[in-house]
Amino acid sequence: MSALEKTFVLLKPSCVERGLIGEVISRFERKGLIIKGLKMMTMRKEMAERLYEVHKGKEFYDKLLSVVTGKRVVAILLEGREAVIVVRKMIGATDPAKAEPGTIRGDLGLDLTDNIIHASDSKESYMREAPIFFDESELLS
Ligand code: FUP
Repeated sequence: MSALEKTFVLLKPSCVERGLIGEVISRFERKGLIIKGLKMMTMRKEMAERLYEVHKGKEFYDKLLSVVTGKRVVAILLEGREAVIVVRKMIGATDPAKAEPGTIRGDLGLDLTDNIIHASDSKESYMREAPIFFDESELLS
C-alpha cells in the first residue's frame, strides 16, 4: 500500500462567491481525503504571482492574476493515498468546457481562466505551492 501523500488545493474566488465551498469540500471528504489545513484569506498579488510564476509572460497571465488578486479564496491541505493524482482526477481538465462530467470543473464551471479550483499537479508543485499559503508550523501539524 502506497504511503500517505499531501496535496494543496485552492478554491478560487468564483467558487467562494457562488457558494460552492461546501459542495467542493464535501466531494473531497466523501472520497476519503483528510483535511489537514483549511483557511479563507484574501489573495494578495504577491501570492498570486508566486502561485502562477510558471505562467509569467503567457498571454493569459494578466487575466489570471486579476481573476484571483484581492479576492477571497480558500486554501486547503488534503492528505490521503496518492492524494496528488486523486485530486487532479477529481478536479478534471483545466478547461471546464472540456472537463468530464463528474469532475469538479466539469460539473461546476465553464470559464477557462476562472475555473473554480486549483490543485497541485505533482509532489514538487505541492512543496512549492503549500508554503505560499500555509506557515511551516501549519504544514507540519
Ligand atoms: P491547471 O494545473 O489545470 O490549473 O492548469 P494550468 O496550470 O495549465 O493553468 C493555470 C491556470 O491558468 C488555469 F487555472 C486557467 C488558466 N489558463 C488560462 O486562462 N488559459 C489557458 O490557455 C491555460 C490556462
